[in-house]
Amino acid sequence: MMISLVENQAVQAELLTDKAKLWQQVELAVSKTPAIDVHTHVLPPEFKGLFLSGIDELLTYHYLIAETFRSTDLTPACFWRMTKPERADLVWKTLFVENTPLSEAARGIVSILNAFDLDTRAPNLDQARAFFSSQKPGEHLDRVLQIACVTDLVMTNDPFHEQEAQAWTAGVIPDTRFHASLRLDSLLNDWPAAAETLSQKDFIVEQDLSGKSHSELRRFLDKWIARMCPLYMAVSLPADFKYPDDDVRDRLIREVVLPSASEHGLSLAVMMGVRRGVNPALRAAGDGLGRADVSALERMCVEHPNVRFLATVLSRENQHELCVAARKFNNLMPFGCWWFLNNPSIVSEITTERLELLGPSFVPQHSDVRVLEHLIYKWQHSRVVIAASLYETYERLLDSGRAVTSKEILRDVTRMFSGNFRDWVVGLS
Ligand code: FIX
Ligand code: ZN
Repeated sequence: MMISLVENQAVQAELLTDKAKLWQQVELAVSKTPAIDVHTHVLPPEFKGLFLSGIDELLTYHYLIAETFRSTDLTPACFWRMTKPERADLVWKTLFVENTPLSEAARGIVSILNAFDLDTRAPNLDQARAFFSSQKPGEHLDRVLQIACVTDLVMTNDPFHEQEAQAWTAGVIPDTRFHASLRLDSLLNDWPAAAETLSQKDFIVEQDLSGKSHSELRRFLDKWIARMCPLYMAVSLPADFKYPDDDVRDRLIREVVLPSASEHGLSLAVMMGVRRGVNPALRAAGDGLGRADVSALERMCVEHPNVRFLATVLSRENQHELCVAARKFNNLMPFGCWWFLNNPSIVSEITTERLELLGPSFVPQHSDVRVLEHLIYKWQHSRVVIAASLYETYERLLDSGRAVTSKEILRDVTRMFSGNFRDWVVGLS
């Protein structure tokens, strides 16, 4: 039986030697403590045409598209010729009507519909479409953040994304709960095209980084840092990423990005281990993963002790290495169970391992949401698993001879859900 936080005041200092009470307090703290969602792809309603919400966006999420192709003979080419509502209808029919929604991403949709008392066994999307289209964006946004118990979230902002860049240039003022991050994938992972684009925007850069390239690139970053006020800069790196390396990306990181991060006091978020376009026919659903070289990250940390790194790795096989690397470098903050890892069995494994090796000094989860309502299931599902991992850890501590108080539990959970990140970045009051 859940008790309210107010009633809980009385027991805050009590040593929790009763395991049922201990579980109750852990569950209460994890389910009720607001989180900062440190990495998402959702933009607020102020970004006209880029804010994604509603059942058609939810069902055409690339996670579900990948799963749909495992249960349909339709070709990707046919699928992409369909309209978005037609694609959503097909995904619903294939994964939720003709099959049982067993996967994590499919169960996520069920959790979202359930949160709004919508029929999770509906034969079609009529009821869901009527519901979502009747929502007022502002009120709906407040409600979703309240249900997910998320106070702030960090967007992914790509200055090379034309439509988004135009919004920033036009002076868009995002909802104050949405914070920017300056995404550098285009610059670091596709330099030739980026250099071309920059030249067209009057930045005098050379493919070989000669001439004024460095100062022009710094000017480019300075401009977007001033415009977006990002909490951090971020890049996803392929599984075969090496550091040091003798390529232009190495020079861009070393000679432009890290000096800029240091000058602006910005952290750099490194997301390692993605293999883009493994199956290009599936578009965003076609990316895969590979084991990354975590020692590349270690070398960045040792060479740049004054830069703070946020890091997440996509391969399950890299998780232990990341924990151990973080034990060596206090300018390295592991965060989240990224993408293909964001499944209960793996979140449990990663969270328990991190608690064992790092105590409360990590950011347990991020949602990576693309559609607003994703926040509901990503955080609901993760909190259940994180609570169980945390309870096991406290239970072992109790069996070893030290009970905790609910005040300590609240302190630990608050640190993991917001404190660690708040201390890691500038500009988040
Ligand atoms: O690189 C990233 O930020 C990834 O999260 C995305 O590219 C990916 O498509 C995604 O949405 C994962 O959840
Ligand atoms: Zn992402």
